[in-house]
Amino acid sequence: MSQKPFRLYMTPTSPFARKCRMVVHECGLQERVEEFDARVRTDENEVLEVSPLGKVPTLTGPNGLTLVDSSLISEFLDKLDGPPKLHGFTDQDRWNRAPKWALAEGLLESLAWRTREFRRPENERSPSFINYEGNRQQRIYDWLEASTLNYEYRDISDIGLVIALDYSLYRFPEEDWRPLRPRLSKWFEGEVARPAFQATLLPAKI
Ligand SMILES: N[C@@H](CCC(=O)N[C@@H](CS)C(=O)NCC(=O)O)C(=O)O
Repeated sequence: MSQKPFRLYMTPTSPFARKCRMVVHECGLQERVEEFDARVRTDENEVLEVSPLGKVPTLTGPNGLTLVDSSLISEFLDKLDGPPKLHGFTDQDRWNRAPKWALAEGLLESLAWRTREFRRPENERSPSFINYEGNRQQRIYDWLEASTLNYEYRDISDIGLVIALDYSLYRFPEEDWRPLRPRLSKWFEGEVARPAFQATLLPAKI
């Protein structure tokens, strides 16, 4: 039984959970947050004991705390101790970064939906849905390549973005976005080298 006050329900392949796991590492909270590998989408799903949604990430903690949704949990963890490292900016700065944040979130959702579609039996899949989401992803990669990604400091949108880009390579390796986007690739390489990314690598595929 873990003595850590917070429990983060996750799965090793969930990119949404990975966002929170990276925040744990970026903020040095490893001794306070237990990672719990939940059996989502099964009758044994442990998340259902604390939330009817049954999704990861879910965070539980003292005084009956139960938080659902990766963005909310990330902000909560970042603000747990002292000044936030990944959310503590002026409103103006936040609005300036909003497009990147929105694209990181949208890309992650699109990749997750498309991945799920491929898990259906072949005769239940929608080729037009798969194609539509694939086009959305290509548009986002192009926009990111053309945009300025270098800000004075990092924030939660950088974490969301590196996770989404990595998840794309993990699930759709045949659609590698890197060869046509050298600027984005260079930014990605810098983020991948960070300890929080390396501590939460996606497992080898079986
Ligand atoms: N918007 C949510 C998405 C979370 C989500 O879709 N999690 C997936 C895993 S990547 C899940 O738990 N799926 C299980 C299910 O749908 O029952 C967030 O940001 O936390």
